[in-house]
Amino acid sequence: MTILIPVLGDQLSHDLASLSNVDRSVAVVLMMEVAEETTYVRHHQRKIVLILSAMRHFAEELRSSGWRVDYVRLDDPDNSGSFSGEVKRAVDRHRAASIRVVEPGEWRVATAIASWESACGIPVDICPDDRFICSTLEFQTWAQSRNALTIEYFYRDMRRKTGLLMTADGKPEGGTWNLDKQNRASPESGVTYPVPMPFPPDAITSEVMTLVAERFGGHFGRLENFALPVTVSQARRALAHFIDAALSDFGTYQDAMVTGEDWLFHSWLSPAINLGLLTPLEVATAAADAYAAGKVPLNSAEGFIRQVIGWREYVRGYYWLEMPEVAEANALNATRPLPEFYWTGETEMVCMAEAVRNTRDHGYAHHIQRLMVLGNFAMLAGVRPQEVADWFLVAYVDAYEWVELPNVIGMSQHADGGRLATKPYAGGGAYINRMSDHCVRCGYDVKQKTGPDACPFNALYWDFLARHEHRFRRNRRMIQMYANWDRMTPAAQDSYRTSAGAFLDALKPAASRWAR
Ligand code: FAD
Ligand code: DLZ
Ligand code: SF4
Repeated sequence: MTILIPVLGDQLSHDLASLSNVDRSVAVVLMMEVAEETTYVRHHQRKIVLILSAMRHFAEELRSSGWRVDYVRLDDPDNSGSFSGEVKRAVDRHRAASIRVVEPGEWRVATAIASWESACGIPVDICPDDRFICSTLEFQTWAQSRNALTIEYFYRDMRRKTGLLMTADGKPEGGTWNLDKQNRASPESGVTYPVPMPFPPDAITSEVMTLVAERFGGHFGRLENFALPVTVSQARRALAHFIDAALSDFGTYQDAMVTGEDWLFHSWLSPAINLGLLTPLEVATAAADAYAAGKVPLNSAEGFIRQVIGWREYVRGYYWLEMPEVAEANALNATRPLPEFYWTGETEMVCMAEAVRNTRDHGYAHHIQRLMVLGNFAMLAGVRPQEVADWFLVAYVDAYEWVELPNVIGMSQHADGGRLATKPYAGGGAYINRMSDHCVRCGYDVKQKTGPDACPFNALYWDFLARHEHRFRRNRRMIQMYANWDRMTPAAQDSYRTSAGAFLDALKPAASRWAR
């Protein structure tokens, strides 16, 4: 009576629900490297290395703790190339009587799993993914009880649920829930930034790097200096290092951007959390413990914990609530193709070039680069949201659709019409200038409003507001911006629109070979 337990590439947790309360003597764990997953988009080369290497390490760890593991490698000649094909082959190979699997992170894969019962002719038990703090059902119930999906209220509920940064009498630590206002410092000179703990490739990772270079060498991104954690113990060391070396200043400089500084005080833990090497609760608890021990200030601990138990859980709930329609959402009717410089980094705009460089080299850019540079530009320029989403899914080593899509379609492109965020995250050059040191190095002049030498973000910003006036003018949070627009002379308004048009007309669209 063999039970087959498929463990997917982002389910690398030893206490995974499907591995709990199982008689190991009748269980076979199935892990599958399959072409469908490596190529449904043309993932960043580093992302494929990370996932396959972490999978191979995890399989070894399972074997040494007594599990029978059937591991199908990408270069196995009989590999059918898909999860469904490999599950069917494994059911036959092991004469399995049932399948047990944890719900997947993506709609696409959930649809495939739904077909396994009839395809294999045996029962399939789909376990909830209890690594998340909020189940999909709990989020649905929360969402049904309100008109707007306000993140702040969801976050407070998660604080209450976990007890993190809560006083004994149920109040938020420090008397306030959210210290974001303290977390907007501009970059200062003389600050020394820590670097994430490096984990140079071992034999397993090196072998995967060779495979990826051979098979996926034409994909976006660089492989050199790969140093991400690929095991649970490495991920825990990376977490401890972040808490000791960076968390203290995480809050203050959370929104800052500095040329040549790729991580600042960010944790770079999202790849390990999203793979399952760390749980969100363990990460958030480590931050709360550091605060309790007096090692880090409240604004940093709170800011970090909000991202992990607030935003991360929220976008996952939103994804399962809004799929599949949200994947095609395009509320602002944006139709422009993605510009080629998203792939090449070849642009005079230093902020964009830096964000693309960082992304190409590491599969990383921090939140403000993703939101207020790369995402902001695409939204202002009117790029089709699905092309933007494809780019983000390819470009980041932490990108899985459940987390990438809400952040792109909802948060950064406002393509869901404001379901996730009541106001678009739009900004002109002044915002980027305030939060970075990029503009002093840029050929464009951030102070100039229009014309060929002016920072393109300035004209694009006003052109965006003008284009979408009917939608945003009555938005309470945008009244001030339209008041400023109204105060301009018609000639000044025209000049913004002409400048934006000239800039957009000159953009080279991306070649289609990059994403899919
Ligand atoms: P830190 O700044 O150290 O933050 C700590 C942790 O909080 C992160 O590791 C992550 O687990 C969590 N977190 C923070 N913000 C978010 C958020 N908005 N949504 C979900 N989790 C969050 N994150 C991904 O994990 N995968 C993605 O594909 C992804 N795509 C994004 C696309 C866009 C357009 C935007 C604006 C954000 C995206 N994010 C994504 C969220 C965020 O940018 C990354 O989680 C973060 O940059 C990862 O780096 P870090 O670990 O150094 O984060
Ligand atoms: C992203 C990815 C890649 C590139 N390759 C694999 C793979 O070969 N095998 C696997 O199990 N998972 C892979 N993944 C991650 C999956 O796409 C991810 O587990 C599903 O989309 C569910 O979220
Ligand atoms: Fe970016 Fe404009 Fe600043 Fe150049 S001037 S770095 S384009 S914001």
